[in-house]
Amino acid sequence: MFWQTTRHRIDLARPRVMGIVNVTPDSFFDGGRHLATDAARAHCERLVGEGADILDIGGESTRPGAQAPSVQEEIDRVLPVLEHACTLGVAVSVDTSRAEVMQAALRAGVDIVNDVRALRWPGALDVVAAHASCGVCLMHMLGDEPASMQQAPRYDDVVAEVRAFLHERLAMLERAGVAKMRVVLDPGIGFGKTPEHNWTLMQGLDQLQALGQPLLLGWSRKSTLGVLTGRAAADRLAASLAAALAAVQRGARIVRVHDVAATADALAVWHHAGLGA
Ligand code: HH2
Repeated sequence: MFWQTTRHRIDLARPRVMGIVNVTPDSFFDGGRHLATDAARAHCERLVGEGADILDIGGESTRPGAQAPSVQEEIDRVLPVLEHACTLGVAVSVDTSRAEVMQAALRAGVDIVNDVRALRWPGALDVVAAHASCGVCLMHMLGDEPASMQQAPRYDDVVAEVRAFLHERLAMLERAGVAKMRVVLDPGIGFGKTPEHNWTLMQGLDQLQALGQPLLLGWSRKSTLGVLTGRAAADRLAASLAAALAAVQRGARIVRVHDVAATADALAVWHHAGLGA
């Protein structure tokens, strides 16, 4: 199984680590740490040294209550970081929902568009469809606004509903001419879901795998792990590692994480223990 992206055909025979670079003042875990361009560029280099296969660079926090930057502000935050990341030899992804930001990033040579709104915002689908080969990650979110997504999220059958949503978005992309080999799917841990919904999705991951696309999961430091362990985001490393391994064990091919070195180590042990590829 491969993920076709702009410059890299990523072999998913072994699970891949996507390292998070938030160029934001207000991300829930690392907000403000890499807001300055130099700090963000240095963080990209660090994560590549630690074994990241993909760098995921975002300029807007999706934390409920975070301030949305203007389009120009978002471009100004991410573009110089993306340009540098593209020189580091790994695949580079832009984490955005805005067509203008996607366009600017793809012009800079970025490999992947990672959209927590699954290309539902105006123009986003057209930008991806107009590109010859960029990869795309379609994520499920209940509604399309982080500000309201956690207000009593309700599902009759969370796995079936997330699956139907991802299936519909995948079909939409196919109709727009985007080859399936360019697309990975993500159930969106923590996006309009209670802890129970998130665990049910983990346990039902095989039903999402049945859609036939590689799966990406992002558990890193999220609040469901805090609810389980009683720990603050700063103390959720062990829980995040266990969640990443569990996700891979259940079929995820890409894990989106803050802690690249620790995750790469954990995956190496998992691999040498004969679990998976
Ligand atoms: N989670 C976050 C952001 N982008 N993209 C995908 N595909 N999957 C995820 O689970 C996902 C994502 C939220 O995490 P983070 O970027 O660390 O926080 P913030 O949105 O506050 O910047």
